Amino acid sequence: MKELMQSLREASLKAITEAQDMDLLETLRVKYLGKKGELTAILRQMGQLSAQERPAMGQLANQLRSDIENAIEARKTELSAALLEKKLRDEALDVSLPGEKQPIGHKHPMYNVLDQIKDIFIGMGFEIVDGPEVELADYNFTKLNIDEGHPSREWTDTFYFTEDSSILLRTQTSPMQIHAMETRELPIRIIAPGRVYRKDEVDATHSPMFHQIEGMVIDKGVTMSDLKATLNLVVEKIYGKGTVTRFRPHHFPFTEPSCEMDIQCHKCGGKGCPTCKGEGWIEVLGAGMVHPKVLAGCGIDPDVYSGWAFGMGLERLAMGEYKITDLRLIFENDVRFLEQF
Ligand code: 2NM
Repeated sequence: MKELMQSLREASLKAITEAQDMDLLETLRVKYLGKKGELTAILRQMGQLSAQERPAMGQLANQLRSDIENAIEARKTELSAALLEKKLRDEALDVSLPGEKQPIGHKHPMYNVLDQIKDIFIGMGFEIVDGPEVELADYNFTKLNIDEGHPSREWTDTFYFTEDSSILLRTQTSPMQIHAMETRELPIRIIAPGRVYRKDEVDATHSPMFHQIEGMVIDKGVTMSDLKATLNLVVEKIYGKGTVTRFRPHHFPFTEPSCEMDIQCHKCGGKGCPTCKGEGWIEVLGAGMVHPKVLAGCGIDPDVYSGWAFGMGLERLAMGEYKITDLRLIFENDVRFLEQF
């Protein structure tokens, strides 16, 4: 038995000292000291010993157990020290290496245009309002005098959330103007920019999500000439002093009268060129005097107050300003495209 223990001592201590990882150490611990381990097997044979021999053998066995345990602990300490050293070596940071340049982005070209317009209106005393993109059909259509049968209410044109067509993704920014009329003190001077959604197929001039900016003034004695004067001023700030505009009659359900505003082509001066597609004029926005029904629906007395409003698409404006020929480029966010602005 003594010999058995001696050979176990030699074999185990050798294996432990040579073990190269923690998993193997654990396997060895089980192999030697576990319930079904080699030392346990030896101890099972103690019963065959005489009463005199037993204490000495017991002592030897205990000594062997603690020697193996100590050897395992010592090897563990060695291995973890080596592991730490390797980790430190592998993760060492060479501070003398040149850094990696992180490209810094910049404002999207469309937001340059938006910020320019915001600045102009803020300078004229307007406030910027924000509102939800998920709206009630009431605010997107009904309160804007868009009747039940209007084609823009079709499921093929508008993204609805509910079977009863009561909740939708706003198709224009006008619902923010309705909220403003319902909640703000008069007079009101606001612009309302934001995303709008329509079920359009993607092509060079269409996207199911695009941006609009609308503006509105409500006060006593506001007339169409205020609309024209203000928009003329805005256009001069964007396209330069002396920019010629024209207002053509149009129809919107929410304004009466309604108009569209064109600017004389700032590239060719009206002679006709690629920028204005030979027309001499470029369509910029829709506008009009807020319909009395819309005012009344928001609790504003149309006999006392009047107002004008306008709306325009931001993508188209940015495309005109930066000579972008495909709307998709604005949304793809390809850095090679964006870097040019
Ligand atoms: C447009 C054109 C004309 C408009 C009207 C209103 C409101 F809420 F006051 F009735 N908001 N926006 C409006 C008027 C929008 O977009 C082409």
